[in-house]
Amino acid sequence: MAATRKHHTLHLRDRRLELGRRTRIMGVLNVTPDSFSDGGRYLDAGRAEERAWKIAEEGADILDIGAESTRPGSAGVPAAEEMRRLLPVLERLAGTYPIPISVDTAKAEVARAALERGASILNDVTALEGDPDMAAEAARSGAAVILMHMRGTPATMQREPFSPDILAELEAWAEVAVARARNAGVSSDSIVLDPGIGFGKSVSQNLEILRNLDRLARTGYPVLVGTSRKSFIGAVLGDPARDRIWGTGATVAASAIFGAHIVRVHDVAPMRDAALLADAIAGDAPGE
Ligand code: HH2
Repeated sequence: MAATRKHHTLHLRDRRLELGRRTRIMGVLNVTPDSFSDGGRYLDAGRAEERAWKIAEEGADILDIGAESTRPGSAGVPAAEEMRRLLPVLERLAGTYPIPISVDTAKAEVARAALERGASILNDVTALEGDPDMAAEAARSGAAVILMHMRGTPATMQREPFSPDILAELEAWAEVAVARARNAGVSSDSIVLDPGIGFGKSVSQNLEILRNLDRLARTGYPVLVGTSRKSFIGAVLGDPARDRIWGTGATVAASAIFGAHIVRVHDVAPMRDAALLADAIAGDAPGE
């Protein structure tokens, strides 16, 4: 059942991004040695810059750069190391890169340095809870913020017990997360919610979240979904080592039809096609 997506104008500093007509594609670039799917490939700033341009050429609407892996079991890195990986890439892109840049960080210090170098979206997997200064940083800068749901921390999140009612938990969480952002002065036009696929959820809960995205969308905020290459896809396919690109395509199409405004993916060109077809089937007019 296709959800009728609400239209939003997302405010990101000096830019605006229309959401709800065409599913927006966020292309992932991890400048880490250990990300679960592209770790080690783009640690060199030149290689990362090349990849960033390819992501834009393939039709992404947003670039998301991460310099700290959040894969299950990971312990995190200090801010100095995150900035050492991230800032040279941002400096290479500054001024010429054509699409908005999001930074996947939970640290205010890293966020501030990234904003000074042109980033306009803060993608915080702790929903502004990980660092007490993060919310103020977001409010001060006027950047858009992605508030993601996670149970526990990356080090502990895949340990049971999982939530007895993940949909109810997400609804209650969204209210608290939005209030935290709003109380710090973040504009309601700059907030995106993300159910955090794979962050402390069972395989069946990830699927349940996808088919009930409208429950999160009913909070009135745009919804971002990140399923790309995640392990629940391997679990459904019955083969953890299998290439997950086609499985990701199915999740992207389903996310678009069930109401996601933005999908976060590693494989931009094929996922853009999948999303465009899903939008056409759902009856959303193509275009901006
Ligand atoms: N997933 C990952 C990282 N950041 N941010 C949002 N908003 N939503 C997500 O689902 C999400 C995210 C994990 O994927 P990846 O970046 O490929 O891996 P790693 O964390 O190992 O770098």
